[in-house]
Amino acid sequence: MQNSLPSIEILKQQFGNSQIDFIPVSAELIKARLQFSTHASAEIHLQGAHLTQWTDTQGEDNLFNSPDAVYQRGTAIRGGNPIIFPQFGAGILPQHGFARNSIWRVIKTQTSDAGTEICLALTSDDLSPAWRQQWKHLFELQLTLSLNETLTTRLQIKNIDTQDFSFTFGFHTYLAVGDIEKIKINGFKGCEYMDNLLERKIFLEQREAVKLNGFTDRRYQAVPEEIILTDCVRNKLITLKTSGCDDAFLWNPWHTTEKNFRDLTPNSYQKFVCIEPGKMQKSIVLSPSQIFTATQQLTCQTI
Ligand code: TA6
Repeated sequence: MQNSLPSIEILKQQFGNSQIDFIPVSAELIKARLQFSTHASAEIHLQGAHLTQWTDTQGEDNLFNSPDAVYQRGTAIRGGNPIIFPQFGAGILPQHGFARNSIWRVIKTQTSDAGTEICLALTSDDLSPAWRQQWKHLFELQLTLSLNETLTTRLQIKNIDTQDFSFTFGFHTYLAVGDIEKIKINGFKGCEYMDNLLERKIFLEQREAVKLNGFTDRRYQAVPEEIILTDCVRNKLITLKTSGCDDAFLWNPWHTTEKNFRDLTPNSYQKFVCIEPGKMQKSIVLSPSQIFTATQQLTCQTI
């Protein structure tokens, strides 16, 4: 089956319930809406298994979505949490690979007092012919989104081929901020980082708290499992707790490069920071039948 969109009616019948609904975004896109407790909710698009909205138990949105985001087949949505696979950044494939702009299939949903959950899958058979032509390995991805007082994304990557294949990946998370110049990020002290703005040279992060004051595009390496964003305008503490993620990109285009992105509204750079846990510096090699799992748990506290 190649990347075809299922009908909303069938999705509702098979996977919908009082906590999970399916909503048309355009003639080409569908998203699932998950509810937990009174206020907590999340929205995830079938294209890319792309989380675009997370409202916490206080009823506040914590992910950035560009007002100029493009919602059409094959175009990655600017914002939320794009899943980057099988290539992070530039390389033999187009930037950031195909996972974020392919249609994934809903394979399971469940709701309980513990939370509301949806699982989506993407296999090599689901890819468009163009993508299959560029990346011939046989794989299966499964993404499970679990919403309760926190929001957990679990990504499982399985090699269903007869040969090894290698990949890089990332959770390209756009966190909403009140003012990019009034945040700090703790967790990178003592990590080396490759700076894309300084000829990809390697530096050592000495700061306890990283603050941004300009265009930033760097890959922190051997990062801890916990990274904390403090937002002094929103009075929020957002914790990213990860597993399987050795690295984390830190990116903000600033006004210097924001204009290069037609789906970024002018000055919107002030309203988000991308903290992107994953594995980018070194590829992961998967042997046949081997499964790699990575998770990102987002927790929000008011300070
Ligand atoms: O955040 C890492 C990065 O590769 C940046 O260098 C920038 O290109 C960003 O991703 C956005 O990429 P995209 O393909 O989503 O426009």
